[in-house]
Amino acid sequence: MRPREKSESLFAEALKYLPGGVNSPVRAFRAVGGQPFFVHRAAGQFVWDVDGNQLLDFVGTWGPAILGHAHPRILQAVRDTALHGTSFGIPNPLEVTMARRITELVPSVQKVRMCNSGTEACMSAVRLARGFTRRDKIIKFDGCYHGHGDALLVKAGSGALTFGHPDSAGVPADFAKHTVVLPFNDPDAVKAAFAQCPSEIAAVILEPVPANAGLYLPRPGYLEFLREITRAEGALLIFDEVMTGFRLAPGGAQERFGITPDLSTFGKIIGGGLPVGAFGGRADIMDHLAPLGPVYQAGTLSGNPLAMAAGLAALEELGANGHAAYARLEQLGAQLEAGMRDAAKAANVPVQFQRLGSMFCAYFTSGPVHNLTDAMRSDRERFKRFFHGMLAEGIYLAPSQFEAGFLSTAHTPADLERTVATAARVLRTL
Ligand code: HOZ
Repeated sequence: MRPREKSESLFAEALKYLPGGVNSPVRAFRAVGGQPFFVHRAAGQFVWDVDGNQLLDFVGTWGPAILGHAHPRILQAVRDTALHGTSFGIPNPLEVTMARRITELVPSVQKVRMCNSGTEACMSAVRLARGFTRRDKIIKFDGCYHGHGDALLVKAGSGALTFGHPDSAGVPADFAKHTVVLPFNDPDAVKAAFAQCPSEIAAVILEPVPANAGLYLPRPGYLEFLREITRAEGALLIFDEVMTGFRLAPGGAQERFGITPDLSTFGKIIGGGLPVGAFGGRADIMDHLAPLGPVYQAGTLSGNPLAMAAGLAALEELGANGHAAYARLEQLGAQLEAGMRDAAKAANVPVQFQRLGSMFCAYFTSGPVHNLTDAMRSDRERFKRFFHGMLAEGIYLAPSQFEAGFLSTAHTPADLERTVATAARVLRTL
């Protein structure tokens, strides 16, 4: 690796003008120590920093790059579309195509509203659920992160958890008091909350596969239980599929687990790497949105033609050859999982390597991880050393224990062999 002199000097400059030198906290590397590198370009499974180092990338811009970076089909779509203008603020045909495509891929979604980020999607879905049910309270789960809307920034994961602010300053207690936070994978806690607040809970929102506190899976039957209890109690079930949507299957986690939520939120992949968000679900609920209904939600850049074109190109590519991309991602994931488990065993380091499809996480703990309490038992000092050991060998993992890793179709079996061999060496030094 070449010394990161240009990155260091850019970061020094960035610190003068950007809080913490970044535009999103996890990028600052504070959870792992050291300084972030600055990216000059990215292509396929690699990013190159401004000092000329090539890194094998398992962050994939936090999920959107499921086809790898700078995919030719996406670049072409953006170029072609940009020639006609970059934003209109009035309907364009690509929005309609995108909405139809989402409803085809995710049958629980009958109507969609496009927006500009996952945060916006989740914030708006919660408002819609409240407006539709005429109830105020929502249930969310420890460690789930649904962006940084006030009502949802309570016991939140991702950067909020990483930096010790799961309950952010600046959120008035009055705003957060309608948010009931429960442990994940605990049906009794949900039953008790409904019993305590009968007819008050508008919605249960969750990441069906929580991926903002590392990665843990719903226990068998848990999602089915949430579907049943919300239906019985007259509350809506909201799946936050910002990360899992179009990744775990063409129809996301809900397809993989066979659950039909009332509302879903999306982002990342459907923007092809451009800023995007979306929420959708049952038509009778969605029709409560303005201009049809009383729940207000809007956005100057919503349905932006460049984001729509990039996202549609990504979805077309993922759908090519009967969605063969998902079989490839599953194979790559299985290879990585088997290799990492063997490497940890050989190094005699307690690691819980958790994976579903093309998402993964390594916790440095001997106990199983089913919820945030389990995840917090991971040895974060070990994680830091592991992260830097891998980075020094040109392998870029998410710079926090509480983030998931992502595979793309651009990764190859040889990349994963190299990753596992490197991990085997690094693990022996921890
Ligand atoms: N866990 C975040 C995405 N769901 C990481 C991205 C960010 O906060 O910048």
